Amino acid sequence: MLRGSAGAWAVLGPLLWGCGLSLLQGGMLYPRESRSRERKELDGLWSFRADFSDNRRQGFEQQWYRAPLRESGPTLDMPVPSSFNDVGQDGQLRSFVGWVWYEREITLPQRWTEDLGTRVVLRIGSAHYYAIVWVNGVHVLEHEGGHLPFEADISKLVQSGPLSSCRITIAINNTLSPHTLPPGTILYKTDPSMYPKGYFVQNTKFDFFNYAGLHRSVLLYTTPTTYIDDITVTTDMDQDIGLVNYQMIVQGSDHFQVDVSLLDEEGKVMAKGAGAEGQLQVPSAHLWWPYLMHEHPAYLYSLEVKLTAQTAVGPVSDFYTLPVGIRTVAVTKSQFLINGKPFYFRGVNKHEDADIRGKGFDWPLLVKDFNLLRWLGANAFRTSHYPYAEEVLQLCDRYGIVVIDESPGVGIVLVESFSNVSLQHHLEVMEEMIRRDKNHPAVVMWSLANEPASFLKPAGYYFKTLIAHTKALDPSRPVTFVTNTNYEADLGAPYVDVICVNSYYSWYHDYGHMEVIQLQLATQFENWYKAYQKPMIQSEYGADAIEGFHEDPPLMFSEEYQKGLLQQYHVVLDQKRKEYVVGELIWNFADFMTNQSPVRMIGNRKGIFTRQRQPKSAAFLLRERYWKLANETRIYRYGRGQT
Ligand code: GCB
Repeated sequence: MLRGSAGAWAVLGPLLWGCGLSLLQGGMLYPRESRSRERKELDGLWSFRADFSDNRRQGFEQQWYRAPLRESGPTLDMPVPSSFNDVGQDGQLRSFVGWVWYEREITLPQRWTEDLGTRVVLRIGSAHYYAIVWVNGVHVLEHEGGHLPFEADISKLVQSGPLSSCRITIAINNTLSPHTLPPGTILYKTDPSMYPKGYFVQNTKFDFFNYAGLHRSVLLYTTPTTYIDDITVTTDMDQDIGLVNYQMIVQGSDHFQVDVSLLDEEGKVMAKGAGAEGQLQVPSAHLWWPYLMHEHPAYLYSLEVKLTAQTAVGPVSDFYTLPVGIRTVAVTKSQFLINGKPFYFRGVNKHEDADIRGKGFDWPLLVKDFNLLRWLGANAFRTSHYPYAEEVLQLCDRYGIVVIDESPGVGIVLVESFSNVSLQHHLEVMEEMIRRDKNHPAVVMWSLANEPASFLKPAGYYFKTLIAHTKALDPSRPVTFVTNTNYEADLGAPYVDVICVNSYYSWYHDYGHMEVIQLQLATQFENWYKAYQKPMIQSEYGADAIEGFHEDPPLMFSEEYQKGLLQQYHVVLDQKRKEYVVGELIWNFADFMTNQSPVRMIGNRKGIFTRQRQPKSAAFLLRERYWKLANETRIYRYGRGQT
């Protein structure tokens, strides 16, 4: 959500949030280079300072953005992208709550600063949680929400004088309130016999560490001043004809022409069109299939868009190429259909999480994770519990890994977090998320939340409104949220298309009693199905295991226990997938960092891989299972990836 002025924020203070009206406008196309567009990544070392002052407002009081940061005090080197928490040796910085300041000085290409026909845009992939941005000391924008991109046209600032350098300052606050997503609370501890004056802690109701900082790339890119602002593509099939519906938004001129061509993987033009919206028809279309479901999964066409406009300074052209997968998604009472064929989600839940970099985007880690997913034979994951980097979804498109795209609606358990203020923000987050992710064929369903207190009275209205809004924004995809509420008490479930249920039998209760899992799990499925007759996904199940801990007969936290528990679930899943269960997602792909607690041994250990991505015994079990399931459902013998 884009916001008003920095002044307002400095006054409101570091630890409390208000909520404004949505200012969402314009597109959020991924910045790609083209004949008319350049990009300059600002990854690397930035100057950094955490504001440890008592009220955390010294940076605003002293206007640290007015001059280079080094002039107002000491700075640290901070890598971007990365969380700031784990790169240093300072325990206070690791758990810091409040404002941190990032700064980078850059040199701009001469053409960018002199050619008034060039539009220069500053784009921030994600800044967790609230960000204020200045360029050369001038406030340019604010954004709430830690997992989605935001950008500002800074052409006027960089083209206003003989400047070749430009100083970008970003202040980021990681404080969570009952109205943020995810929500949190600040707890002031006032007993003077136990805590120093002003002592506070940040409380959250979600189970992962609240890493913060510039988690994804910051970059500058250019477009002409008349440019393609947004593209929306939806696809359908008519017999074997692929239908590609497109709609463009153009900014900068009312007098323009749009030409589109759809190219196949060999670069052959399959269809052409003209105008800002229309439909392309592709005879004998190659469909986008999930990994291991077809001998040529993840087929991507390229939609080449050319904009030509007449402007006061002469003709202008803008070019943008969007990958397009032609596929359909539908839901029946008991099935999830992709291209009309029953699809079974065999997959994982993930986190953006790794040693040292925290939630910072990292190509080697990403490629390793996709290699592991394909080694497992997995065909899907859920972006638990927030939208992941755009590059993650691009790889899903390319490899055929199906995505349940989840909003940061995790830990919505306080009544206040169901208020209209919270709802308004959640509606805006869905707008931002759909605006960013709508064109990915891999994304087949939106998940609005994880384990909200959906039994609370206001939850009915909250989810009814949120789901209706999401469907209005994107009628082409089913919508869900992930529940752990009792089927009779859940007030949001009536509005979802697929019932996603988390359960931890023989882990959070009946400890050590794996013999009760089958009965409890079968009851869970039967109750829900009887009540709703909608397809179901076991959206989480799992057990902690510390790698190298072995106990036979199995004891909790051993690799044997984790494996044994999964096997019990699989017995029931194998029965119910013949009826209405359409997927199983293990919790979790890899171990990940959490807050410190007596039930967490340096993080959550329910990964089937360690945090360093080494397999535990359970990984081999799942690998065997997923390849077996793949062999049952594949249409042709081999996928393009791993065999
Ligand atoms: C859950 C949550 C997930 C936790 C997991 C656990 O139900 O959705 O965020 O990490 O359980 O391990 O407790």
